[in-house]
Amino acid sequence: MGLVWRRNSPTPKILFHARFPEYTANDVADPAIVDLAIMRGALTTPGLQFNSSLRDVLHGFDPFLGLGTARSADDSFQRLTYGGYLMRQGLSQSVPTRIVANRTMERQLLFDISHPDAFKNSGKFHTALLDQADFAMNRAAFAENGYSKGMFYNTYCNARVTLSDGRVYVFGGHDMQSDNGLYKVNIFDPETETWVRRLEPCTRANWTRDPFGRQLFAGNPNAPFYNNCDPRDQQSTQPSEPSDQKYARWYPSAIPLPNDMVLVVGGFDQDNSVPPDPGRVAKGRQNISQSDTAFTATRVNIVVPEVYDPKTDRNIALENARMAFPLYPQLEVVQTGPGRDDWKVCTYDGEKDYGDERVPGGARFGVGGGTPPFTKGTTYCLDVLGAMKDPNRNIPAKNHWTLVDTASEVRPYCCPTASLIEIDADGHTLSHKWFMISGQNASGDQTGTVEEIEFTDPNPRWKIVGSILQPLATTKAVLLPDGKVLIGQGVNRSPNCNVGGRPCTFEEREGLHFQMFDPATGSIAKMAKTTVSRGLHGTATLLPDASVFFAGENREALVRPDDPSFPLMTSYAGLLPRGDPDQGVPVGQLFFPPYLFKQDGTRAARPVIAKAPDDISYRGHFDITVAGDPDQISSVVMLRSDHNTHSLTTGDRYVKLAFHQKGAAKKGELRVRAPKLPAQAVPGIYMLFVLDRAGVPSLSKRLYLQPDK
Ligand SMILES: [Cu+2]
Repeated sequence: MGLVWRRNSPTPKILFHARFPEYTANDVADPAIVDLAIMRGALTTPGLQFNSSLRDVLHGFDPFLGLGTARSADDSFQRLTYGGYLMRQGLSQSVPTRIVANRTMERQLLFDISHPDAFKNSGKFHTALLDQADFAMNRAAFAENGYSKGMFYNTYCNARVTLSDGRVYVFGGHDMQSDNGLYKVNIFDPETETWVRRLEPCTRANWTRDPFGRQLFAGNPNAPFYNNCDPRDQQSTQPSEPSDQKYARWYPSAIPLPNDMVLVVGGFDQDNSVPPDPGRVAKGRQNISQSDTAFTATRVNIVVPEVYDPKTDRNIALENARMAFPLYPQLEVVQTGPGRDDWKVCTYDGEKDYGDERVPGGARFGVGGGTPPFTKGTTYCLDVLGAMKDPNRNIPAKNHWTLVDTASEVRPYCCPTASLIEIDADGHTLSHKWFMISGQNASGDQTGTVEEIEFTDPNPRWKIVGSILQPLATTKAVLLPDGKVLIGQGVNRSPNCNVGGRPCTFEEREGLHFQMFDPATGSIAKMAKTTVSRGLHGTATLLPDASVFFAGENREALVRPDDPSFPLMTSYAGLLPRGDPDQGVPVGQLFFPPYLFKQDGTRAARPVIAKAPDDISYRGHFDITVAGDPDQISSVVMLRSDHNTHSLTTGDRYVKLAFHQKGAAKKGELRVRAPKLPAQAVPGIYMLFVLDRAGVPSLSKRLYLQPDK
């Protein structure tokens, strides 16, 4: 999820993408089967979870295969729209939900956080206890934003950035809900709250016209797919168009650039001319051992970066700057000299001396959290403009990358970052710190290690500055207006999880305690705890009122293992009883950081920005007015909050600005030095905060930093 801003709105909304953004739950999971599952108690009774292969053998149902009641063919959704490939990772099972009203809703949503119902709740703290009435309480704050708004693709596990035009650019995702890459660049326009029209795949168009293939199968019970629409023909699921990327990508990373373009790197792709594993007949049951082995074996690592230009809606492939990355590599824009164009994009865990360019080999490339053998904790930086201007841009090479340093730990597909920059009264960068929060040791075990690199050093070096309180995978990190980093959620269910030589406690494994990391000192403080576990697909974002919103995770993973409703569940990892995954419902939580409170627990009085400009430009200054005593203001910051997915945040930045009181009259006027260079703060929308001497932040004011002309 991430914030989206309309041009004339002071507050953002949140755009969520769930798995199958272009379908409803009832398209994906046969409602008759889900209801049958409820009748049989599978969705309501402990021990009958359908989140396992047992669902087919033991209970005789599978939400993805019909019983001929609502569908004309057993596996029509899988076969007609997604090529018959295995519905990947088991996570698709988080789609059919016991919340009935949710089943007809599109799985991509726009959440209006200013709506009066947005955060209404009945005070329940266990997801298993939430019911239809709880769901209804917030329903009016959510608008469906999938197929009905022009989204035709499965953009789940995408790379996403917001540019200065306020539009949201989404790169890659899933093709056919397999691990196959997506070529598409999808664009969300916040003004119309619709998606820029791309070509509609025939698979999706046919599903609209003839859901479940009822007409198709009435005419021909053995039809393998809609007429002239074989999903395994690339043009059926991804009809080519000029805005496509040159390479299809699944789990790429993207970052907004100082020149208002986007760099996209990494991601994997597979060859969908290779069919699903045999073992499934047209109207039979899914072979539960099916794993599409041959298809998976075609997996390649996309090594060519692409630069997307929003003015032309085209991509520029940098064949001359190849680099292999694990899934979702971390990225950071770094100023490297005094000039406007002196910047690079620094990366993590990339490797250019890895051998062949496109090598098939499945797990070798770190699928599903595995560590590719080339991953070493390297930070290579790419001279993007140099590579773009290179006359040999189309000739395969591994140029334009500089190795800056190698950190102590590797961080493939795992770890959040934090980016903080401070600018002095002359517009120079005083410090630019980039943090890697948590990591993996040589044995592949999760750690809590925090490493920092200071890019203003003449020779920037990674150094270990601390450790979070317990080793957590996919924990979330959110930059706060006081320059601290809130760390929350993430899980560690490894048998090796330990803290200081003792096994992790339940709460440590489930990442229930939030933590506050102070980049200035390296210290970590334990915060309040939550009741909801969130792993890989959980997400978090700072809100304009300086609170933090946590949401997401696979629905079936949202019931914590010790859920009081279900004490007798089968164990996971042999360690703890497990909650019933069928009870999970999508749920968000708000965290109110300590800076919002006084010592006695009552709310702190907040400084107030009475007046601030809507737009600012690079260089020069801007004036703001605060209410009350201006001597109380200790800092002025701009915060950029973009997409957060799989714990990865690219493009988020804390920008601390120099200021002084204007005139001697103490009228509350502050003169603030604007960023000088676009690599200090990329153009676009920020939240402007002032903080008082106690560290209490104001409500934010939306601030637009104009692109550098
Ligand atoms: Cu994912």
